[in-house]
Amino acid sequence: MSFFNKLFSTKKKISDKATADKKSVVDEQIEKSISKEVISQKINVSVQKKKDSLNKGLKLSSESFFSKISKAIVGKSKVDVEVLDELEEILISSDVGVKTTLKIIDRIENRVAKDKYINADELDLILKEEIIAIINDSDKIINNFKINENKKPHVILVVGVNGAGKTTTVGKMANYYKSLGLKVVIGAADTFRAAAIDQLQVWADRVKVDLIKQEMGSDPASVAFDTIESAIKKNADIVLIDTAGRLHNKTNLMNELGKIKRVLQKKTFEAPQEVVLVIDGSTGQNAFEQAKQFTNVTEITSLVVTKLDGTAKGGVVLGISDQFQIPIKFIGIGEKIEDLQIFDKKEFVDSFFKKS
Ligand SMILES: Nc1nc2c(ncn2[C@@H]2O[C@H](COP(=O)(O)OP(=O)(O)O)[C@@H](O)[C@H]2O)c(=O)[nH]1
Ligand SMILES: [Mg+2]
Repeated sequence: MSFFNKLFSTKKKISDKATADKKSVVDEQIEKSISKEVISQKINVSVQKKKDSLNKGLKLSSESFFSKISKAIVGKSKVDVEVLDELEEILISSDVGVKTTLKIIDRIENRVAKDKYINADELDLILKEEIIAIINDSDKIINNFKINENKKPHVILVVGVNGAGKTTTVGKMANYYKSLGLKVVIGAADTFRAAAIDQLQVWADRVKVDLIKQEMGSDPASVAFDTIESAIKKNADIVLIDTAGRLHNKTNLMNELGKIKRVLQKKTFEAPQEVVLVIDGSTGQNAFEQAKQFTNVTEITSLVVTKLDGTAKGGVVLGISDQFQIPIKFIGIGEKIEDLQIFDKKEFVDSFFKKS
């Protein structure tokens, strides 16, 4: 082969290789962008799914709210004192709570005073804006639910009145944390009824996580101790402790929760890192009572509001979020394993104000 032919062939090889390399880089980029698109599509699908189930869960609340608002503004051309009076009644009857309702009315009054020509049809939009503003204003606590990797296990004590949905929420939360790739151990510290332990066993089997239990009637603090001990041995990330919800007597409850906390602290100084209060949203005003009673007895780090499906009292979430300086962590919108959502204020208000 002549020198020029050699040179030509080498050049061709190099350029072929460069083309091939370029192609593989391009292929890789295409592949990457396709997989990015697939991931973002998947995220979009799951965001949409979350929205749909929230809308479905809050359907009764939003429908009832809107039919009341529509009646209040029918035939009105502007927001006057009469409309504001009716709005006040509607918010109170939607379980938003008196304090939060008065705050909202005040803000709308100010807006109406500034802009005299606010159309009655715009009322729902303004209302939504003001409610979001109020919730944001009052939310001084940053919703930081991050788990400290260096302080494992992260112990979550779940409290609340009987029937609020604690056991169900423990099951759903176990599933949530497990889906994040964390190792979860559950403790059955509601030893008051045998059925409570069996119910938790069903959830543990369903989610496929370990349950630590003793016989009915045993000391809840002793179960809590066994649970944290087992979690440490297994190098678990999350411990969820279900408790009994007897609130006959404030002192008893205080003593029982205090004892559980002390026992946990023997094993991990920081435990419990969270005390989550589960409240039944379908009880309306009683949900505020539950929150008040428990915050008087023990320090609550976050709230879960359950049973928002099948009730028109979803407004409690708005009032509770405004009145208690405790972040709402999750909401329960059904009995199934997937019916637990991370609470997002804006999404919630959007869904509450959704006209169907
Ligand atoms: N519809 C609905 N039912 C719920 C929800 N959370 C719990 N429940 C039901 O409420 C009842 C009491 O729940 P449970 O977890 O046993 O309450 P606990 O006594 O606080 O442990 C059960 O029948 C649950 O299925 C929810 O978000 N929506
Ligand atoms: Mg229970």
